[in-house]
Amino acid sequence: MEIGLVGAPNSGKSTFFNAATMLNAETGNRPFVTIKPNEGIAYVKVKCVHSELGQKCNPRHGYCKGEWRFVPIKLWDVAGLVPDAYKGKGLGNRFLNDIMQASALIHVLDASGSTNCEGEIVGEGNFDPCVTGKFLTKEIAHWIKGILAKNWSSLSKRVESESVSATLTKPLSGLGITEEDVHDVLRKADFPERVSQWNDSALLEFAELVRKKSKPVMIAANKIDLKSSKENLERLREELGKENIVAVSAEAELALRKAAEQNLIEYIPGDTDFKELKELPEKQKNALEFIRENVLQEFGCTGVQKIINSVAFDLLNLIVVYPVEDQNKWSDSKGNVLPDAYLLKKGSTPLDLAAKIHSSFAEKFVAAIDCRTGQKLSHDAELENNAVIKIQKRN
Ligand SMILES: Nc1nc2c(ncn2[C@@H]2O[C@H](COP(=O)(O)OP(=O)(O)OP(=O)(O)O)[C@@H](O)[C@H]2O)c(=O)[nH]1
Ligand SMILES: [Mg+2]
Repeated sequence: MEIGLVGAPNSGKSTFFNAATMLNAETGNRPFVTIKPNEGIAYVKVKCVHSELGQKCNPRHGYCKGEWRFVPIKLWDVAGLVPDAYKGKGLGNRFLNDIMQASALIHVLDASGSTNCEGEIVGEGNFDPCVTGKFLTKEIAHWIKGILAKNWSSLSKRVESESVSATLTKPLSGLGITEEDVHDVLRKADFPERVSQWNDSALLEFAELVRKKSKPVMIAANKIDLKSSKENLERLREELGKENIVAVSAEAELALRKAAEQNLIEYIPGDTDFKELKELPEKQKNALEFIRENVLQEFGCTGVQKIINSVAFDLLNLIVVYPVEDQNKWSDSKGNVLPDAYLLKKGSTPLDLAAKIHSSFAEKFVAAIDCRTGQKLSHDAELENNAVIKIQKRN
C-alpha cells in the first residue's frame, strides 16, 4: 500500500514527508526544491490488539507505543505540480510516473495563501487556496490521459480484436486499475462504442473517472498554524467538500516529533497535546507553546497522522489483520507476540492474507483459524478488522 504526496510547489509536501517519516528530505521556501522523488515509510495508527492479551507485542515492522500500533505504509514525495504541467509548464507532469503505484494521494495545499499555484511567495493571505484546490485533479487526469494517448493509435487498432475494457486496461495496469474497474468506468458515462471514435474530451473524461478510482485524493490544508489559513479553511471546506479536507500543520508535527525524539517532550503522533519532560530554553518553550495554542488546542491535532489514517480507512477502506503462527499465544514460532500487522482492503479473505504473507502460503493454503474464537474460516470468508488469524498450510 502506497500513498503519494502531490501539490503545488512550496506547499509543504517535503515538510509533511519529513514529519511523517522522520527522514530528512530537503525543504525550502522556494518552488521546486524537490526534483527527484523521496520515498519513505509513514505509519497508520491503530489501537493494538495486544491489550486483549495483556501482553506487549513485538512488531517486526512498524512499532507500538502504549496502546497504539503504528503500521507501515509507503509514502512518496514528488516535485511540485503547476497548472498546465501537462503542457510542459514547471517541471511538467512526467514525474508523476514516480507515484504510479500509489493507491491514494494526499494533496498538500498551502491553506494560508502565502504562495500561489506556481509556488511563488506572494505574502500571507494574498492568494486564494481554492484555486490550487481545483487545478490539481485536472492535472492528474491529464497525466492519465497522456498515458493512454501515447499508445492511442495502436490501442484503437487492437480494440478490433479485443474488448474495449481489455484494451484500455493494459496501459493503465501500472496504476493498479483492473479490467473490472475500466468496465465500471465505461458503464458510468456514454462513451462511443468504438475507441477510434473517441475525441479528446471523451478521453479526458475517461481519464478523470479512472483518476477517481485509482488515485482518490484527500486534501491536507497545510500551514494551518498561520492566521490566514484559519480564515480560508471554512471556504476551502465549502468549495472542495468538507469530507475531503483535513487541517494540517506539517511544520508543527515535525517540531513535536523532533522534540519527542530528543526526549524533551512526551508526544505520540496524532496526540491532542504533549507533556514537557524537562525545562526547555525560552525560545523552544515558546515555539512549542505556540503549537499548543494555535494548532493542537484549535484543531485537536496537527493533522498529519489524522490525514494518513483518513486516507487508509475512509478513502481506501482498509482493515488491519494480524497473522500469527501460534493461535493461543498470538505469536510466531519464536514467541514474538503479534509480529505482523497487515493493511488489507475491506472484503479481503484468508486467501488474500495468505498471498500477502507469501505466495507459498496461498498455494499450500488449507484453512484459516480465527484465533479469538478458535473457529475455522473458509478461504473466501470476509476478514474482520483487527482479526488475528493463523493460516494452516500443507508442508
Ligand atoms: N507555517 C508553516 N510553514 C510550512 C508548513 N509546512 C511547510 N512549511 C514551509 O513551506 C515551505 C515549503 O516547504 P517544502 O516542504 O519544501 O514544500 P514542497 O511542497 O516540498 O516544495 P517543492 O519541493 O518545492 O515542491 C518551507 O519554508 C516550509 O518551512 C506548515 O505547516 N506551516
Ligand atoms: Mg519538496
